[in-house]
Amino acid sequence: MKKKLLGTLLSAAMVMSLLAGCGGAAADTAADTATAAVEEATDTAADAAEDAAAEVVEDTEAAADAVEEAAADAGSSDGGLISIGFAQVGHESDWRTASTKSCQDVFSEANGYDLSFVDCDNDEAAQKEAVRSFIEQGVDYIIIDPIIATGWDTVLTECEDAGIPVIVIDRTIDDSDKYVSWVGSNFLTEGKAAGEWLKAYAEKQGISEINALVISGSTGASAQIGRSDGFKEIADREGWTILDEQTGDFTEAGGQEVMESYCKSYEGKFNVVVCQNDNEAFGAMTAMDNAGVAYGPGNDVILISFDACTAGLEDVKAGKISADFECNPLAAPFVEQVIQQLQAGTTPDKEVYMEEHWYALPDQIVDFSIDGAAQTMTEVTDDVIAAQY
Ligand code: GZL
Repeated sequence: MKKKLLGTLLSAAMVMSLLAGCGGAAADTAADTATAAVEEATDTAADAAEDAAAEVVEDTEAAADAVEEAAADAGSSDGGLISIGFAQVGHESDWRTASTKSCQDVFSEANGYDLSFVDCDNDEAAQKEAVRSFIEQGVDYIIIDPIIATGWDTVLTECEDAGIPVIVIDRTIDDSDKYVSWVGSNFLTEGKAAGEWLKAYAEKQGISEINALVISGSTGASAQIGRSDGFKEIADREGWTILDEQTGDFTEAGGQEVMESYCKSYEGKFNVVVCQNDNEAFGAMTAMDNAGVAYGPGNDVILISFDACTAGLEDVKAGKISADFECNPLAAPFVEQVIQQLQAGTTPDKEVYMEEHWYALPDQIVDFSIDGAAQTMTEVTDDVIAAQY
């Protein structure tokens, strides 16, 4: 094609240079003919160049598609990195901080991941919005720590329709099973552990009557539901009185506010306070200090807490919290195992339970069982605190 075009252009140029030296009508006609030939040749050249350029663009787009396809085959959307969208509950507690750090440490670029993290600030609507934004982004995987246990089937169906696997961590989703795996803790067991420990400890201390106040977690969170139900099951069985249960929303401010109200409403009537996480316990301690209520081993009130974060164990060691029931926040390594199984085309377990411990000082360590299973308590020492999250 190019050679023919070049030949036409050269012939036209030769004719025109010959005619330049001749005069007359015949010469004019020939010149016109030559000019037309040059114009046609130029148009043909332009068309050829356009076709060639279009061909190059087409080839480039095809090459880009091939790269993207290869990357998709490698389970990533950005040349090797596995993209993950993580919709986190919020930043309400020390536990949450540890959970977030665990995910950010594991799902780092250095480890081969592109993590899109959204702190949903305890806002259920914002959390659904974050999940939909991950669908829009076309991430490879979505991780959700659900603020509350219900209202999930619609958005999980959207994830399923988009072909994006969902992994749930920590709290559970109770109204849909459209997720690949859940990695977390058994909150009912945690609640029962606190109840069974209190039964054994009260017996050891010769305490015959239990009048408890509960500061619960965020209402509707599976952690709150499980801990409340588990403790209540033992309380009902043992004939204890739960004087009141109000939510502290898993925050220190919430714990202090509720405890201030309790100190007024139930002054001198309670001997047990159950806080459903350490941050609520920190707030409750401030309120009891301000109200002149003595708590901790050897004092009027037994203070029970959950999470067993570093600061919580420090309060156990200081003789303030009598027993702390751990909820392990370090789920990310187990979530990564699930993702790697999916990458390898194998099927991960639907439920993956985390290991947890029950903490106290030696004088508060007692033997107890949960549903017939003997439990081992862990003494809080400086080394145990140093190793905690
Ligand atoms: C429990 C987790 C709870 C913690 C709180 O698994 O969801 O939420 O107990 C946190 O500290 O706020």
